[in-house]
Amino acid sequence: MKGWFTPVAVAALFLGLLVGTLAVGLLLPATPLAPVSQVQAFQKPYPMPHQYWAKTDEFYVFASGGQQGGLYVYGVPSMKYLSEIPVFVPDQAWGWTPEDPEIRKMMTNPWTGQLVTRGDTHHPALSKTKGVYDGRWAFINDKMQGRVARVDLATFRTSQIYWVPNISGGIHGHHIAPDSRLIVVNIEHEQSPDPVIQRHIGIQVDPFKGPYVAGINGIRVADDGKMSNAWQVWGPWQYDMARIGWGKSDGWIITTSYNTERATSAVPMFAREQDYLYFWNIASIEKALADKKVVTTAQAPDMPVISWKDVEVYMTPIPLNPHGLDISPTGKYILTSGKATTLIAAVDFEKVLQAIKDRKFVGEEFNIKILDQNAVRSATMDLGMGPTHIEFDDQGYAYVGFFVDSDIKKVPLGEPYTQLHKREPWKVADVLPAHFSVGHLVVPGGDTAQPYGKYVISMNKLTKDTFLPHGPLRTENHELFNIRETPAKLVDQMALGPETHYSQVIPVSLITPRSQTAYKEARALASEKPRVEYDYNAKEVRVFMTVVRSFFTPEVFNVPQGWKVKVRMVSQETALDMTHGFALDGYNVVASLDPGEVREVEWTAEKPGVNWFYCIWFCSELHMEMRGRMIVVPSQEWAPQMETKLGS
Ligand code: RUQ
Ligand code: CUA
Ligand code: CA
Repeated sequence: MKGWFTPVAVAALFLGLLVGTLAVGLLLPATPLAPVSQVQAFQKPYPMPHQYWAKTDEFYVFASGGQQGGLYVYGVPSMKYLSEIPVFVPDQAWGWTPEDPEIRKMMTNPWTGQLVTRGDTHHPALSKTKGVYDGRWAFINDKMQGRVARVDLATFRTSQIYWVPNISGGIHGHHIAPDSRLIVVNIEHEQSPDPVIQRHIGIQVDPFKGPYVAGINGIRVADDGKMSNAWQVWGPWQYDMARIGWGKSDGWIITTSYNTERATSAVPMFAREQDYLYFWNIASIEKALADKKVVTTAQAPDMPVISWKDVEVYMTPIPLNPHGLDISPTGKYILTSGKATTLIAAVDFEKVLQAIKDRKFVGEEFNIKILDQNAVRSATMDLGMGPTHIEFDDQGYAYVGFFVDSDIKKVPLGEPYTQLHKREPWKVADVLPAHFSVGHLVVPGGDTAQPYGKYVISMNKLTKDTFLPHGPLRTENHELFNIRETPAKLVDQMALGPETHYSQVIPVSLITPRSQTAYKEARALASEKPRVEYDYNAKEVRVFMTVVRSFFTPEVFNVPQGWKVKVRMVSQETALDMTHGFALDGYNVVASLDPGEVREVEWTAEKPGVNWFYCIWFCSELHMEMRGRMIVVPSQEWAPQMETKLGS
């Protein structure tokens, strides 16, 4: 055995490997090498210099995760995935678990007390000042449960979940005012609401057959970002997309409805020739509030419910089953696409105001005046199959995504943008081919008063065979196009998990200066000593624990069986990227503790004997050793002298 490792044997072994390699090299046909020019096109610095992408990336993308329940974050143009921000759905990888009472409280239905761990995020809305992004918060809606959350962009953490009252879920359109003081969410799925609401709006709903009712929900946003009830306007129709106007359309909320048929199944929802675009005057809603034309329900005594008949609202016909609804940077043009058609309507808001003044109405429905479409439209474009969403750049162009055609069409807008692009408006200027089936698309700052332009990202709903096979459930694809060139050039693409709806793209300069590397919470608790307290009345053990490489202190504590255990952990770390975790074997309990963070976890001590807890992040070479014990003593054997005491 010993003789094996003689120098001769080692030399022979190496020689054997070398010869083997050479032989393989000689026998196998040489892989054809890519031409040098092509290789260079993909050559990135290697090894990667420190902060390489931090220096080259221009934008952050905040993409809704759809059924992933939160947000994805990546950089542009690198298309490098950075992070996920868990919001409505627990995500232990990114440290978001309802074992923490603070998180559990956010996820708990305030009316039923049920812990809700499912969600479906659609439309991120970055906070704005004077119509442009300011980098303070990202708001995001949950279609499934009817909620809106605020994410703090200094920490990329969810700090509030607001629950829309009086509904069972199904909210879709979500948009923020140019000064971030108001958020509007649409009730997409019609409801059979509290009888108080039905009486107030004068529509009796048959819960079995419908037709049902819906409306829009206003949320006030305070200086610190805190959301609270503003008002709810109920009426006969559901609403899909929402925009709060700015510039030329300042003071108005604009929505679409794809189900003006008030149907309850898919085919009848296409029955009409056109659906409607709605204009809601915000001042008239505030006036209805001031005039106390409101009711409240037992569920939400602080949410004033208004009837649509008591506010100033107009509508105009638009192409059937609209989906996209977007406003050009000056607030003038409202573009809306009919999913069931090939048409995009460009409505001019200045013409809308004029038509209201001149009373150019062609009728009314449910007391809402219908504005003559010929009086308010600038163009009706016939551009392709399955138009979805629309975005704008800084050069006077609109970009329309097509689900069926699998492309994006670039079209020049009318006045005043003709001075910018000097083209005939409303005629296709470029076609960007996508793989496959465009849902939303986004231009940096594309829903603001001053888009940054430069790129468009196509968020494709289907990828088919774009990437390596990975089973029947396929990932999604984000494709980055450079729109400074015509034809636009595909720069890169990126597989990103299911399923983005909208994204918003913001310059790094608005995010990085505010970005925290550690929390400040732990500082306030620096003088507190680790200890264990026993509360015999509440049958509760409270552990005050410090966490730092590679120790939990206390690293062992005793607990009577059946007692509640509450652990508050304080991270004493200040170093960048030094997150620790806490997982308790066999208890379904996990927490993550970023530098300087304070976290709580709770459970009931069920299993007698030794119960190990350990750190889940590979934090140092003593990471595996970073663990401790909870000793659970059967309650009849427990004696007060078993209490864990820590030396001072
Ligand atoms: S949606 S992919 Cu905005 Cu919810 Cu259209
Ligand atoms: Cu701390 Cu691993
Ligand atoms: Ca319809």
